[in-house]
Amino acid sequence: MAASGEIEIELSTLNKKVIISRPESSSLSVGVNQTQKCQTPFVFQVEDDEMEVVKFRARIKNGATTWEQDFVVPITANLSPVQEYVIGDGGVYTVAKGGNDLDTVEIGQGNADGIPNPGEFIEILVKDNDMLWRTEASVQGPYANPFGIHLRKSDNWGSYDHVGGSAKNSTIVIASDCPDGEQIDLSLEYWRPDYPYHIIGKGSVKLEIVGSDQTPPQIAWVQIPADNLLQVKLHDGSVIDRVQATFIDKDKNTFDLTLNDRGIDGDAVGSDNVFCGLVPKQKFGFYRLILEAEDSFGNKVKQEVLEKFLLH
Ligand SMILES: [Ca+2]
Ligand SMILES: [Ca+2]
Ligand SMILES: [Ca+2]
Repeated sequence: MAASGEIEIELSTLNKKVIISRPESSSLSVGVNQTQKCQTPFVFQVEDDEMEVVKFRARIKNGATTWEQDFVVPITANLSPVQEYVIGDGGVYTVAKGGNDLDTVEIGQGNADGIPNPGEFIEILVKDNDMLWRTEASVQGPYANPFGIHLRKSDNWGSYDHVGGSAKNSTIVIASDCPDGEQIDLSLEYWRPDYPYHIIGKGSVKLEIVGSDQTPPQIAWVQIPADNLLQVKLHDGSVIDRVQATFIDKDKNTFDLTLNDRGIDGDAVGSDNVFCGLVPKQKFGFYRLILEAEDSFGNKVKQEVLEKFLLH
């Protein structure tokens, strides 16, 4: 395939609250699998503080060919910095829950020093009215949530508002290759009660990341869906190097199995952090399972899975 030649692009949107003051641009020739910046920026203004996303249509002209492509751009209003907050990186905190309740739980995974380090799983807790509130975070850039990780939980407010709304809270994984001193900008949202409604608090936080990855992989889920196929989903800020399973039968006999994420031996998709292995034929019965996983920095986790698994 040859390079494209010059490309002309014109942006439009049906959104009346978005004004595109510079809708036209062009790019130099683009080669196969190449990325090319436009020669001049597109400029638009959003006249609605609440807007979270804008849908655009690009009309693209390349020689005699013209086509249209729709895409969306997430919008973050200029938020004021959060005055007081805590970084949950493995410590235990008492946080607001369910609208009018409290919960004392471990938040995040890491060394629990309250400083964001590469490889940690962190959650920002905003201090407001003398309480800590879990937050939903938006973040962009290469050093947050690598490998397409998206960790978000719901805090159901049903017993408070009787409507069944749920606040969301996000865990952010710091990429293990995040350089020392790198800054990561977060936009935060959290719910506070105002019976029978809720108030949405918003703000921004700038994190400075220091240190190196000392956090082992986290096990997201484990299943044996059929025919002795063990599947384990893990998360880590780096590549996970090794995952091993140890099965234990009721007579305490054990055997090991090495799992892979290379798209072979029962692993359907390579490099998706679902590690799989086919367990050879066993005596029919329930087995305990201990998993061991190691990231590319040598951080290891070894833990027993709570449930037992049927093998045959
Ligand atoms: Ca830390
Ligand atoms: Ca790690
Ligand atoms: Ca896989």
